[in-house]
Amino acid sequence: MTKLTYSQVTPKADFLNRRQIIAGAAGIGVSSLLAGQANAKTLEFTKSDYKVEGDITPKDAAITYNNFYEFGTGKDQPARYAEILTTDPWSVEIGGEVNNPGTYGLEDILKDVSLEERIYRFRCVEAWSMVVPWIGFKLSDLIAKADPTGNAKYVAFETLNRPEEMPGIGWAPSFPWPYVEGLRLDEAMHPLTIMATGMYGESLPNQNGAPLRLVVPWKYGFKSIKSIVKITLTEEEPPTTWNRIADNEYGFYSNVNPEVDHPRWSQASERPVGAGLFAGRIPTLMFNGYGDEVASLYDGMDLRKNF
Ligand SMILES: Nc1nc2c(c(=O)[nH]1)N[C@H]1C(S)=C(S)[C@@H](COP(=O)(O)O)O[C@H]1N2
Ligand SMILES: [Mo]
Repeated sequence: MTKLTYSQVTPKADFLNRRQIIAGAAGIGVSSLLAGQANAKTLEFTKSDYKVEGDITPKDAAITYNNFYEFGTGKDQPARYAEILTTDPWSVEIGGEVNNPGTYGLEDILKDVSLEERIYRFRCVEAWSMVVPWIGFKLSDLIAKADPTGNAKYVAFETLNRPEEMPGIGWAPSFPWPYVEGLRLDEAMHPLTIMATGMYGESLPNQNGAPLRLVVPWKYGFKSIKSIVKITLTEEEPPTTWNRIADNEYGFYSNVNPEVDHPRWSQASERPVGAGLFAGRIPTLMFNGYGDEVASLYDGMDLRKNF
């Protein structure tokens, strides 16, 4: 039996109206069951061989337990506040050390790539984890289109900075907005690294980084920057938001590593979000379980410093 989402059985306008009435009358925000569903679009994609053992995180958990500080620092806040974000039209400025710089509409980017489902483990540096069926395309396809010059060694990413639609920006004025992240070029070109446009068979809910976010499954979740508007190829290692805030806690590489504890907590195990009341912690895997694919990227590097 196929489960229909609320938005599939209820016309959008009707749905929105009803929500406003509910919100207005009861003085509450978005109910967690409905969060992020108003703009959901079914996507066309192919299945892939990327799967993991174990259960996929229930969708309700993955779309209501978020980190997206542009909409507040509470886990439940992005689902409550991100719906006002305008994600259409959307464009991405691609520049720096590339032969084809330019500002590309999201539709143009999507025209030339094929979407596939990737079921990945996702491990936050805070020691919780999920298993998410992302839908996206290889970042390498986009970078190849931009055609890096011989000087390009890193890729820098930037999130939208639109305080009118992102109340968390105003609530945390000392946070170094916009959120920025970066990868080494070979990490960015790795086949596991994707740009996601959807999850659970539909377009991304805003709170999960609509309309376009990075997913790097062997690194801590904060590397997977959301709602990207700018990609710059650089010669030097670019700054990253969490490293700027606390460089003794969050490094540039931040590969998942159960043997290197965070200065304030162990990274040896993790709590699967949404797995139920009696589910226990599970061991964290080196490179989040993707070591066979990615360990060689770090040959000769001291992984103990590579937090
Ligand atoms: N722009 C932006 N991207 C971000 C964050 C953020 O606060 N702002 N949080 C990061 C962190 S800490 C994690 S764990 C993941 C959470 O992704 P999810 O909410 O889709 O699970 O997004 C990452 N990307
Ligand atoms: Mo995170």
